Amino acid sequence: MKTILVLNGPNLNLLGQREPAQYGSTTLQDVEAMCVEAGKRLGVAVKCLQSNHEGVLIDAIHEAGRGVKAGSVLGVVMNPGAYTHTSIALFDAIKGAEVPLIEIHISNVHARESFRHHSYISAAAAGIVVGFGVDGYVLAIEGLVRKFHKS
Ligand code: CA2
Repeated sequence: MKTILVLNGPNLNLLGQREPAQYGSTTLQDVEAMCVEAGKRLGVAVKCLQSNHEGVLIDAIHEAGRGVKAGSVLGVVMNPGAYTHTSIALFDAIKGAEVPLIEIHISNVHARESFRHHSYISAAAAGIVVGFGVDGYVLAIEGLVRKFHKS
């Protein structure tokens, strides 16, 4: 069974505890449980990781890329948090690892401040899910499976 890595970036550990108007009241733990359930339904294993550190996220993308080459990993679903708007290093990591990656944002970043309108990640992503709340994680997993899983 192939594995999907669900990666969450900085501050997403606060999900459900702050700013419920923007991000809802579901906790990260709940989101990760939803992702594991979606994986069971779709016949893939789901591994989850959250980090507030860019280098940890980069290392996880590199490892996922090695897994894709070895045939054990299908790809990555990632909410890069605010690194979306700043991180050329994450763009380079995704490109370099050649890993299929779906970018997900809980909020509709295009309806928010202009500094959230540009993503460094999107040009390296295989697909983007934006503005569906935490359901977006499940949609992104489904999208990754539909696009890349050969059964
Ligand atoms: O909408 C999204 O998913 C974002 O990726 C969330 C990021 C933000 O910087 C992006 O522009 C859009 C922020 C993640 C911080 O998450 C929090 C959750 C609850 C309370 C405080 C922060």
